[in-house]
Amino acid sequence: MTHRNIVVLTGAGISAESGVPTFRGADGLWEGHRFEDVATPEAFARDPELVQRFYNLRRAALSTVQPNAAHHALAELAARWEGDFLLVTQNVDDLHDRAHADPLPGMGFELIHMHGELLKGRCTRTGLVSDWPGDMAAHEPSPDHPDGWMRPHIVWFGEMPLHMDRIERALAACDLFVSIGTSGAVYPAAGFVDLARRAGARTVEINLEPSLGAGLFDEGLYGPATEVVPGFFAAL
Ligand code: BJW
Repeated sequence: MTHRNIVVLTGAGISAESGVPTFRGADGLWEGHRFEDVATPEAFARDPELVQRFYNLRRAALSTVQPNAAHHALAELAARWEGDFLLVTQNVDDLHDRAHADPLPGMGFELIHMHGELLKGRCTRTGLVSDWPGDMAAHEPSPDHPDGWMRPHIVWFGEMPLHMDRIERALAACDLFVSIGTSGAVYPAAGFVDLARRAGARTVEINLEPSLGAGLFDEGLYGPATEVVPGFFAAL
């Protein structure tokens, strides 16, 4: 089967073998809170110290992990693919960014972090996004506005994911959609397979086990991402 326009969606499972915990696995609770109760604008308003600590710990942990074979396989595909290739990640880690920067610098590669990025912060007043590699205080003054505070550049429950127009356009024009390492529990990402199917695309899920939406995909390939992803894309 030949393909021209590819959209790949990744979730926490692609970074699991790098040592980044997933959300809904056995250890998917954080300090006794359901994840859904921490990652909301209401939680941030109620207890900014708790929420900032959650993201500070995860931000600091990024320096201890590296991209794995699945991240590298996608970066290599992006570099050699002659059709359109859009990589959409729900992950807020920077492992896709680093995999790309590493082996094949300067090649065209469109990557969308639809749920934001851990290494960035956003002014609550102006919305300006800036690099933020270190800790953020509970009431971190914004460098952009005297009355603004900094918050993590993260899309919380109830907030609009980023670059949805671009993602929906790419899904409407793709002929291959591959979903890697996501449970299919969170919308709108869980609905991308429907949009791709409506466009007539071949749809493939790669996961350790069938996800909630497994029945919506034409094919499922089950096993660790570092083993399945490189082989699947090498064969294209
Ligand atoms: C491996 C592996 C290995 C492990 N190899 N695989 C009722 C019905 C429908 C929708 C709603 C509803 N009530 C509310 C909503 C909307 C809500 C939602 O979906 N809620 C659900 C809980 C029901 N969504 C929102 O609020 C979103 N905004 C929104 O909808 O705006 C309105 C809108 C309308 C129309 C169009 C567009 C917008 C915002 C969602 C924001 C999600 N944010 C989070 C946290 C922030 C980021 C962070 O702090 O990191 O994003 S939640 C969390 O879940 C995080 C993730 O990106 C996201 C998805 O998780 P993911 O990646 O799937 O991880 P897991 O842990 O669930 O799964 C890991 C998978 O990997 C598993 O399947 C494993 O098997 C697999 N795996 N090891 C391969 N080695």
